[in-house]
Amino acid sequence: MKNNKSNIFQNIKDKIIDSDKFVFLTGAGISKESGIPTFRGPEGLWRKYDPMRLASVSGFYKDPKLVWEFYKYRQELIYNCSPNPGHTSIADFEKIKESSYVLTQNIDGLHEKAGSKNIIELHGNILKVECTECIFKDKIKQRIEEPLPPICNICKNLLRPSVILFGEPLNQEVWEKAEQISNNCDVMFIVGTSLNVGPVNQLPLYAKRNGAILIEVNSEPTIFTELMDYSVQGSATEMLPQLLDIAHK
Ligand code: BV8
Ligand code: ZN
Repeated sequence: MKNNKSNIFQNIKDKIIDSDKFVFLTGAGISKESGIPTFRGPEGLWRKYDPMRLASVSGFYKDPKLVWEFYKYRQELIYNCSPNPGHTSIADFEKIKESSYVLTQNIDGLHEKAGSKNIIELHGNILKVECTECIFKDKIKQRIEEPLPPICNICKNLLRPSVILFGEPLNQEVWEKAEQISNNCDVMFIVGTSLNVGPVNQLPLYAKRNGAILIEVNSEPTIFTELMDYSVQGSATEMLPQLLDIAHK
């Protein structure tokens, strides 16, 4: 992995000019400067809360009211957040390089708000709910009404946030599409993710195995930094616009 800052930008810009198929694999770090806490940083959510109690399937069915209180708190926070230049630079880039894709672990909907079109929400979307039993699905307007946990109006069973909890598989169709896109890209940007969580953390390996260049943009090194062709250390909000503006030249 090359990370001598001086010519790293130039090499990456040359790569961007020469390539067509881009993937942006994003995590909580890209939304941090929009006011949404990450999971594993010093002030990360998992420092304060136990993910297995609050973001796992077993935790949900053990105490759905507690899990809904956690998600309601996050829904209300996320509902008022806006995209930052990290999100908007990716959306603007997609207008030029039209076969770009966003594969996001984030459930905050900020890539869509920023104007990206080709988005795969690998872990779902916190502003959507679904019934645990029937086919009912809905978007959350402003906030989930009390009392918690919300009950389905159709079949009177529990409603749940439309997110992938720990211990449950990703949606099959979503996962297969994400694999196919990762296997066929020329460049994969890995932005603001610790790559701690599987199976999403396998996608950079798929891309690399099929000859893609891996470019990490992260505020600190990760467990996968050594695998990257380039590692740009810094905030996505600052680095992405500088890296991606080349497409508009
Ligand atoms: C599955 C949705 C198989 C909810 C999430 C024990 C029990 C149960 C499961 C497991 C287990 N052990 C292992 C597992 C598998 C588990 C897993 O990987 N666990 C890990 C923790 C070991 N995976 C699963 O359970 C997955 N399912 O395996 O199913 C299966 C198959 C068949 C049948 C049954 C089961 C499901 C995983 C999805 C879980 N849902 N979220 C919610 O969000 O509330 S995961 C959660 O982590 C978030 O969604 C988040 O997206 C994801 C990854 O986190 P990151 O985005 O990377 O965030 P993080 O804070 O870690 O890192 C941020 C990075 O940004 C840092 O590096 C930081 O330095 C950097 N940064 C900060 N600021 C900036 C920045 N970078 C740039 N700019 C900045 N400004
Ligand atoms: Zn129902």
